[in-house]
Amino acid sequence: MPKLKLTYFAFDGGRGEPIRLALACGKIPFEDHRFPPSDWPTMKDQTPLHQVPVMEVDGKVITQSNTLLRYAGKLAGLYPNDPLEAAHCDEAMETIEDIVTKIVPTMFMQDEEEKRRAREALAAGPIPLYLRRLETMLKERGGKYFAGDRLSVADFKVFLWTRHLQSGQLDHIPKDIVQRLTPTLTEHFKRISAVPEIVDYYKKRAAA
Ligand SMILES: N[C@@H](CCC(=O)N[C@@H](CS)C(=O)NCC(=O)O)C(=O)O
Repeated sequence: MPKLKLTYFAFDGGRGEPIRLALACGKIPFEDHRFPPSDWPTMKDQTPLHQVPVMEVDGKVITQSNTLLRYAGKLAGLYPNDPLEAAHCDEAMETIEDIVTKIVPTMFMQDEEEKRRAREALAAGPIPLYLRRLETMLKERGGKYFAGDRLSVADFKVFLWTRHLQSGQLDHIPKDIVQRLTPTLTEHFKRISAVPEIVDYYKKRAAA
């Protein structure tokens, strides 16, 4: 097994979290290098694209969160072998990446009014569009998992996004938007939250 070191911000979310979750659930040993946002200005230039997450594999750096998530999924047995199921897994992962890329800029808006307008626009258009597309994907694939009728890293990535939407951390985006619009996705959120390895992981995180 290669020596893995994952570097990402010290919070249990964002683009790094699905990778941590996949490695932890697959019992793949890795160094979980978490750093406080205050360290970022001095670290930024030392990363290849001035972004995180990055993973060192035997000392060599790999970038791009979905690449790292697929890699973690393959190591952990959480990425499909079948080409079509792999495409289903990738589609869900890239769909989350698309919508997250639209939401992230609002997190850095200093002007409250500008943030409110941007978030209300997202809640009126793009977020429902993406939620409904995910709901359709899920239904077409049997209603329980996003790929191959079994747990995969796509489920982790979708679960973490729907958890964020429901968390109340995103002012001006109604917390019940997932529940109101997408019942099958809401069930998916509950199903993945109850996966024993995930329950165990967050118990350990809470105690850390
Ligand atoms: N396409 C990249 C995007 C990475 C990205 O934007 N990372 C954010 C954190 S989630 C970041 O590094 N932000 C700090 C900055 O850009 O200064 C990926 O998927 O890994």
